[in-house]
Amino acid sequence: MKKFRYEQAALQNVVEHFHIYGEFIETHLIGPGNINQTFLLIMDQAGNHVRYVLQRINAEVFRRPGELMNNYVRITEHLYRKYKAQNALDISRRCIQLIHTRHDCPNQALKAYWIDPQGGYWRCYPMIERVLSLEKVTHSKHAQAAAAAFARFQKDLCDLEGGLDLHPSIPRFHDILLRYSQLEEAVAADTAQRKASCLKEIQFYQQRKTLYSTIEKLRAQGRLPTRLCHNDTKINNILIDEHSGEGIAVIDLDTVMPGSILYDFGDLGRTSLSNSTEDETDTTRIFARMEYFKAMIRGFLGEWQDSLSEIEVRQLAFAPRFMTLIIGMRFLTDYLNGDVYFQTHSAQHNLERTRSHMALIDSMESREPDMQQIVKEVIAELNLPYSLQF
Ligand code: ADP
Ligand code: GN1
Ligand code: MG
Repeated sequence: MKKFRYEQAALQNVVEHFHIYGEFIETHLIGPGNINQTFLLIMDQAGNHVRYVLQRINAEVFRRPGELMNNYVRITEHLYRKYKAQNALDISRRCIQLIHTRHDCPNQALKAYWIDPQGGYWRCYPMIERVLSLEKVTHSKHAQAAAAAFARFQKDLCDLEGGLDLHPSIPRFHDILLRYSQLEEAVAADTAQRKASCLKEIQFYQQRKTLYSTIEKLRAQGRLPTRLCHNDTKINNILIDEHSGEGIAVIDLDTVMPGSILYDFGDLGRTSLSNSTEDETDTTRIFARMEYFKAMIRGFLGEWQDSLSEIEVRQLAFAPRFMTLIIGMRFLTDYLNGDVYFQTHSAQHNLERTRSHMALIDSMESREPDMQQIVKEVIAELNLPYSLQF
């Protein structure tokens, strides 16, 4: 993926278009995101160093950034109003608060971002302090807190007016059949001439072809409820309060759009059940941790209680594998296409990520009965009315 290089002066110029007071001190690139370019910005405000996040939206991935920012405004304002009505004292820690630009502009959404002369889209918001943004979960209590926080986020968005009409920032984002056809196209085109180096990996996804329609079929038949979801619930997109261990703020709202809660639960599972980061190169070490799965189910169902449908609950045990299959095949597709989508740190990076996902899928496959059993146990523990038949 194309990365832009910015000198401090150029970034200072970007900052000057936002409604922030104080003196510009410096910016640093923040590492972990795979899509946008994210900078930590430090301002001197009456002698205090105050930190912000300054982000350049990836317009190759998000083709209509203006509409995406309309979504952002609607979502963050909805959450703000909700927390205010609940009398929450820490609203500024609970949701992103977009900083408006300095220019007056009749369109509300236009105030929430700035377009540079080269056409780059920028947004800015306060850094949420004293939080953990994890690449790997090392305590099951964090998996539980994260699952509860994403469930709360989904519930908080249920009454966003016209929510199901939000702009689809990436249409058919988690349509696994589409993702598989994109993989097949990449294999056929072999643009980067890498096919010969990943035949085993291609075969891995081909062998599992019959699995892919499971959730997609339920969705297409209308049996899976469509709800407003986050759609990118990897563990580093939930900020965990350093002190309380609570999942305090859900960030990275670019992909909030209608979907299934299974996507969110599943993607959190992909990054929380694994004992390794998604870049782990020693695949013999990678496995899915059942105690973390139990913690996630406790957090998630503990929030949703009896408000989910039977079908949703029945698929919770499969959802992490489903999302690991999708993201793994997207990494492989990107490797075959020559690394045009995800940010990579080496020529092998996407292939390494593909392999780590394969190892995790293998482990999840072997633990399928245990995962189903765990869902049953937690349902009984929480005294929920679901009558699970796998
Ligand atoms: P990307 O779309 O590239 O993943 P994110 O919005 O997730 O970009 O930001 C990248 C990383 O920056 C996050 O994973 C998190 O570690 C950090 N980050 C982003 N926003 C905040 C914030 N408001 N407070 C603290 N950390 C943040
Ligand atoms: C990207 O933006 P980030 O790093 O939170 C990607 C997700 C993948 C993830 C894999 C818009 O998430 O779909 O699951 O990388 N986001 C987009 O780490 O494609
Ligand atoms: Mg992110």
